[in-house]
Amino acid sequence: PHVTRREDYRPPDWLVPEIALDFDLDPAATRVKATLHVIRESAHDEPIRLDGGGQVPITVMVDGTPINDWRIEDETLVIPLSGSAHTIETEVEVAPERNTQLMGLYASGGNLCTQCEAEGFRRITFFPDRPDVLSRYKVRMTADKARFPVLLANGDPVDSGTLGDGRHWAEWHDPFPKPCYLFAMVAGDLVANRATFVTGSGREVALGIWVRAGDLSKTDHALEALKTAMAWDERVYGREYDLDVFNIVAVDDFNFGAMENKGLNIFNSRYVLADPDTATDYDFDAIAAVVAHEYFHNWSGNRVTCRDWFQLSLKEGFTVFRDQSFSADQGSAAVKRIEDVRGLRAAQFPEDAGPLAHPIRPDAYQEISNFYTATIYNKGAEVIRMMATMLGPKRFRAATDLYFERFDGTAATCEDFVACMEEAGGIDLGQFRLWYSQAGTPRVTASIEHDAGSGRAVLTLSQRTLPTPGEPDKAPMVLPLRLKLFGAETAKPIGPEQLVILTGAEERISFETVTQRPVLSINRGFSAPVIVETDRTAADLAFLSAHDDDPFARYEAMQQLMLDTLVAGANQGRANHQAVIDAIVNTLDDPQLDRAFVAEAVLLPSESFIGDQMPVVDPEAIFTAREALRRDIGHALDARWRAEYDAASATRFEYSPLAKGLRRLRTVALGYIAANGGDEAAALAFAQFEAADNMTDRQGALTTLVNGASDRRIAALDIFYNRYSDNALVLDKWFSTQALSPRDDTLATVQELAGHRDFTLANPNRARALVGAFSVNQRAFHSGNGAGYRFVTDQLIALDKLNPQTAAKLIPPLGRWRRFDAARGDLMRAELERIVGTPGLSKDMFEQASKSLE
Ligand code: B3K
Ligand code: ZN
Repeated sequence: PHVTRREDYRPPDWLVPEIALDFDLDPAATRVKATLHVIRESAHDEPIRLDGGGQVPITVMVDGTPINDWRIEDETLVIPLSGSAHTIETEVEVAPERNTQLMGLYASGGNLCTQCEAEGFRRITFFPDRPDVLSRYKVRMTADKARFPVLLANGDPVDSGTLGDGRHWAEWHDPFPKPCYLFAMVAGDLVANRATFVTGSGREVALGIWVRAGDLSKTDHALEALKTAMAWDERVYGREYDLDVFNIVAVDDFNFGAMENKGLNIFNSRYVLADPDTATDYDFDAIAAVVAHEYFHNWSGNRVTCRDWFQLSLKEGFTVFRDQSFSADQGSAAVKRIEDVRGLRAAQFPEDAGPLAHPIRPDAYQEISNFYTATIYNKGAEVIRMMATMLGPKRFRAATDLYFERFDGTAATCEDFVACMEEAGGIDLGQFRLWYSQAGTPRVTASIEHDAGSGRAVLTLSQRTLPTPGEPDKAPMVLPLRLKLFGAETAKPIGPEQLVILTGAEERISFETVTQRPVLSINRGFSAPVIVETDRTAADLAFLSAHDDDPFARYEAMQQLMLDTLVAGANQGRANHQAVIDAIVNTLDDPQLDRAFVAEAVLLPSESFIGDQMPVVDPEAIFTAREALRRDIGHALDARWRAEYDAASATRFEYSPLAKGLRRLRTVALGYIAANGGDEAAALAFAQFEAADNMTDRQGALTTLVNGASDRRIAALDIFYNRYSDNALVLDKWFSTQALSPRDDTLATVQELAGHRDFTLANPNRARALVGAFSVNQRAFHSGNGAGYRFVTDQLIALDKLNPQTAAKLIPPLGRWRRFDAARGDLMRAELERIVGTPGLSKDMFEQASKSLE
């Protein structure tokens, strides 16, 4: 397979300052004429190489004259050119309705749309498809007026008209030079929810959220989020919007969450459409976060783009950090941090510990689509966060100002960003740069020795990072650790919080006049993305869960206490549950805590996170231990859960941080009531299911039923299905709720659902809702003597033929074979080998599956 390496980067031989595109649109056969103004960059004799996606040019012209001395090499159109500036015209034909990969120009729900990042533009026209070639775009679209009344592209609309034959046309110009991965156009039967945003300098921007007519009522939340995000970026980063128009289009078939095309974001409809009846609070929050994320890319990604795809985290890590900060400012910052860290631990830590581990700036890839990972995105965001922590808010803002100013209109590198942090922050980030080149999650060990007589306490910190593929030896990293000591007797802090920057393999820190036993609170706010191991006892953890003044650390102490209990239970078949139960009571009783935080704090760690703590994952033992703890918590605190449940019952739906917190705690309480068992709990869940005036409560109740033994789950699933059978996004929930159930029969259920008339692999959301959800259901996926692995593999091989990018994203659960017992490991490996041996396999799947076997 062909490997692209970071060290091989060379600047482009030819630039394309201007491009004009002319689309004659038709779902079966679209004609694309491209006119490129190209200029030779420096003295060289190279021909121009234009990437293609398998098309054959119908015509090629240079400076207005048809030529014949072009050739196709490996899908690339090679044209010899003699001068230093030329005009190249090509014409190709593409078939959007047959484009199942959903890259390039494709059809979705009768509309036509594009997705170009990372390398989809070459499937539309011949072009140097690399992010360091920036062009000004003029786009003309012609289409049937009745079928495609709306024609959108990047930038501003400049002209439009009607033709005699029922067709019409529109022309859009984007004044900002951009790489081709940010190109977009849409043709469809759409309506817009419109608003005007006035920027800080008084510019009026016409906003539009474009959807099918029937979905218009579900767009207010996204539109509000957009306005809030635009104002936030002005206030927090000093970044103003730069065009007269900003459009968002929702499409049902989309490989990813959304795409930040200049002035024309295209979204997976699941990150646009919401109303209380069909979307959960989680969906509402995710929509605001993704709308903000894509909007923020206008500066971090579009105005300053990436030199090459190895720099992907330059825009993605930074933009995730920006959207996380935005969301934290909209509600409870503590709960947001908890959710982000939980996500990091669920997706990124396993990636960093497995066969696909890579640094946030990788060195090589076969297929760049495989590198849109939790590492590039979420660990990338943590790396930015660490720099922000070390610089402090003022210097961090000065550094981002410098970065935007210095690199505006250019294609930059991660190094450029770090250099700005160094320069404006006045610090040396030499060793810190290891975060960009070294993979793996550092493990920090912390222990405290206290001498009551002298009043001296010595904290010993050490770090090590385990080997990852291709990197046997790891150097010590720079770890900014926020820490504080608490007095075991007074339950008050001993001194202020410190930011300790651990740079060596081992360091000691002394504290004087410590007269009582100190309890360590470390990595507060999760200031470094590391695994912390301490010798703190269950009593210490319970103490911190009650007294720590950093909410994240408080949550973390509780999680650690639960985790220790659950791992002991999984290893020994039994464990003492009392400390956890007491800590939960303390948390429920604390009047200072908001209910959203309480709901997070009393929730048990996931089965897979428990597995991550064990040398060999035993899915059944983990499930049994977790159920036992859940049952005991439910039983011991039954009256408490019922009281919380009643207290949290709101009268009418409202989307506010307070109301969200109450709904969350209510469903958590329902889960514990149900864990205590009994048909009466199922009746309570069913009553909630029927009475709910919002999807959060309805899905919460449905999940409780679908995870339980009562036959009421069947009735609930039927009611849910019939009520929402015409809503694809809600049907996805119907599929995924069943695929995530811990019940014994989940494998059989999922196999049957794969044959359901509403199941299709052609829609990525649906494929992920069934196959993706099942493969992260630890107990079910690993059940059935390999039948779970076989089912997923069959689906992935079928999906690969339609949509390699989406199929390859679902490989990692199979790649975790080293973490399981030999019998399971062998079965998982056999399926990976079956994938690698499949004739006609995509390079996306080949890279993921073959690396997973190494
Ligand atoms: N930049 C897009 C990613 C598209 C990935 C396609 N393989 C979404 C985002 O991160 O905002
Ligand atoms: Zn992004």
